[in-house]
Amino acid sequence: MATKRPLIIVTRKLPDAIETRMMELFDARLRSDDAPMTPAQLTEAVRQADVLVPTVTDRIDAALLAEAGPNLKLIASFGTGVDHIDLAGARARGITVTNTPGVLTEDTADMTMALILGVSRRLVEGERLLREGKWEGWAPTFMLGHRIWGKRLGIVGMGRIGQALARRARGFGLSIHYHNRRRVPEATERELEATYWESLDQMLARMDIISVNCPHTPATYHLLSARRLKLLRPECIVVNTARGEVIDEAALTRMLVNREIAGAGLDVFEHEPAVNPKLLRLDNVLLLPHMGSATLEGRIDMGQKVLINIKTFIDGHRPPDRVLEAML
Ligand code: 8YV
Repeated sequence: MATKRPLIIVTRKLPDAIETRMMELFDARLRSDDAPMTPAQLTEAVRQADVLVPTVTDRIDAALLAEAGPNLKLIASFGTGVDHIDLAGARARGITVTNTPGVLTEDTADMTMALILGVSRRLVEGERLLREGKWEGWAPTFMLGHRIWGKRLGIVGMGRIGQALARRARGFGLSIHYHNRRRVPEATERELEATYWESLDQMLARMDIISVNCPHTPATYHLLSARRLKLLRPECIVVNTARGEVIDEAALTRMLVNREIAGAGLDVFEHEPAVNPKLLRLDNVLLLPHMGSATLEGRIDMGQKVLINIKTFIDGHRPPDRVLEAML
């Protein structure tokens, strides 16, 4: 007698190749449109599913987990960050959580570099001006940005993405500085020619560019607080491709409005998809809609990881990308 196949519920539309494979391998319920699930749909999903495949846009909190049916044993998240999932709550219910680390490192580091260049060299301002038909021709003092070669880059969070950024940044002539909970191995520091700052405050006060590349956890919420942002030099720019919650967005916005720092490049926001309207009016900021890992190749790699995590779990093995609170 054929046994019932586990029900996999996917909350968002995934690349075609991944959805096809998902259907071949499992009893998969896919999204017919690309809107996020409503709270009622999400509740229904956790009641029915054996495996839930959420993304960053789904809040898997204690209240939702309290609705989970007895079959829900795996949350195989499509993405690296897990701050949208109550990990302790999942563990208490015997639900395994997996993510998709590693495969979006290079794309996110590319986007971080793009923001550093974009803000320093005023790419979006120039493009906008040209499209608006306001370009009156070259002039020696027109659209002057700032050279990045020779400047100091302070990386907050020297994990995979921080290190991939450091490799790129060295190629652009930046000197590499970092703050991390744990100092990285000496060999890595040597390879990246990176200077470790035990004190985040001291690093912030001395950098030309700050890049946020750490995960959002209870310990990193508002790590760049109003007090710490005040330590930045007026020439400094801040870029963030990690999570909006790591920066006190209201304080950052105030400082940008008052020109207390030179600029910012933000791919993530504290209350996504809402963006502080004051930011929208500033020309010294470059704003992107959470696109750091948005490449077709990256999304397919992420999907492959989700498939492998589900398959190994269903086959009775420990999935390769299991997330434990202690890892954060
Ligand atoms: C993903 C991200 O696109 O993986 C992450 O943590 O922030 C994004 O780049 C998103 O999370 C997918 O769920």
